[in-house]
Amino acid sequence: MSVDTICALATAPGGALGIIRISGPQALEILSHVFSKNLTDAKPNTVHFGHIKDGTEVIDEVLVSVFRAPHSYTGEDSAEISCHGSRYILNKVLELLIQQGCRMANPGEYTMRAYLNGKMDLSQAEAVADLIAASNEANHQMAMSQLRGGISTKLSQLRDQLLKLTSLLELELDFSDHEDLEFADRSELLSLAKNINNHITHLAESFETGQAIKQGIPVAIVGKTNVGKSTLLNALLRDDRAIVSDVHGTTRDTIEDTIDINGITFRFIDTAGIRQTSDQVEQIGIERTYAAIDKARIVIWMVDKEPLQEELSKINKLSENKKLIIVRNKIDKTESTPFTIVKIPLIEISAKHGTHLSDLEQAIYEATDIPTLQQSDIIVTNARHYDALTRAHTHLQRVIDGLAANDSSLSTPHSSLFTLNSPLPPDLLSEDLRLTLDTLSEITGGQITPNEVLGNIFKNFCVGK
Ligand SMILES: Nc1nc2c(ncn2[C@@H]2O[C@H](COP(=O)(O)OP(=O)(O)OP(=O)(O)O)[C@@H](O)[C@H]2O)c(=O)[nH]1
Ligand SMILES: [Mg+2]
Repeated sequence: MSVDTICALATAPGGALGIIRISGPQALEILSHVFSKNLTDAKPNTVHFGHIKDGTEVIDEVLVSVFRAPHSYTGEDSAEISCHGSRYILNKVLELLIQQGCRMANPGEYTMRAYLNGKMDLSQAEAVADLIAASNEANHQMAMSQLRGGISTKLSQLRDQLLKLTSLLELELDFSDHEDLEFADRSELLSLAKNINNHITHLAESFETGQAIKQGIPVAIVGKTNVGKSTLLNALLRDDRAIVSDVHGTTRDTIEDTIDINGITFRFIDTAGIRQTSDQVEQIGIERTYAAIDKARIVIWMVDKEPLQEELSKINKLSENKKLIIVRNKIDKTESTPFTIVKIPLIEISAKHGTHLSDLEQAIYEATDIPTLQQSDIIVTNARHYDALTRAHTHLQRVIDGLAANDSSLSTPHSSLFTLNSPLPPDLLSEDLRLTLDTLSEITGGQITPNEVLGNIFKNFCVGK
């Protein structure tokens, strides 16, 4: 249990108002030394008008909100002082609080205290940082779902099922000599374990989507040289990001930037045009183009004239397992005529003039296999959670393999699950089950979390949160 009383500015500097937070056992006593009223007996959830003073000098007229343990964000006695936002006032108020015995809070210390005081679990604490950083609707929805305990609830259901599995297994162990006792059907045990593992796999698999939403869905813009790829990147970004010229092979390296379409972030990657070249540097650029296609979820293949069968085969081969959008550019050119061979749907645009750009944006948005997120959707966005889920999966898979092996070694329906010549000792299965449970608990912090892990989680927070 922490004993320091901490203070920090909770709002970004530069606004009309600034909020200073104080939390800890001495919060109201310390504040009373610099405030015009005594707040030590103030009722919870009350707001007090008064002034902050340095001796007899008035520093500011403020509103103080009082929260009482355990019904506060941190679970401790705490207060928020709404001051005017001048840098002088805010620094002065912090200085006075520190003189009276507060210490400056570390990054994320309020949220860490909330976690340590049982106000939220670790995954919810991490969601607080994501919520503050969320710059679009999809990221906001994911953070909100996690903050409201989405993943915690799911994990606690899995935990209940794992505990059930453990007790059934242990029953088998304890009574393995009593052949006349009825035990849980072995295939039921196996299917229970498999079912839990499917849920774990499902959660772990959502990480790829979570990452895509958080960092932007990668979209590679590829095609031959000079078709207008860089012009398209600039048009989508509404910015002169990449060099455009009528020289073939202008873009040598990949260029990336993000934009939001309908609340989802896309990361566009402009690439070097694909052609045969003896230029060493350009060749390296073209290899990077292939690497970009490999990493992309969506490939925009751009042409400015009807592609030959050979190019079409190449397009299809390279964009296997990707969403492919074929774009015909430069439709403003008077000589452009309708394509005859290509029967695949085309989006026809002029990147230079911005013609039909919104059709392309809509096609890109529709190509995402990401459903519109609800706050109830559980998507893993955090690498720490993903790591724990993958390890839990490995442990549980060993249990499943062990159960399956033991199952096939049995002949009579009522004999024990574990026979003498059983391929895996039963206590190893119990151990793996325990490891599965412990590993899943790491996500919500149910197990005792080492200080080093906690430090790593909270160091990325801003001060004041
Ligand atoms: N008329 C017309 N010209 C375009 C259009 N889009 C691009 N261009 C021109 O085509 C030329 C090549 O454009 P870039 O965007 O540099 O083409 P790129 O595909 O990035 O070329 P590399 O980087 O060399 O592979 C430039 O002169 C552009 O102005 C368009 O929609 N209409
Ligand atoms: Mg280019």
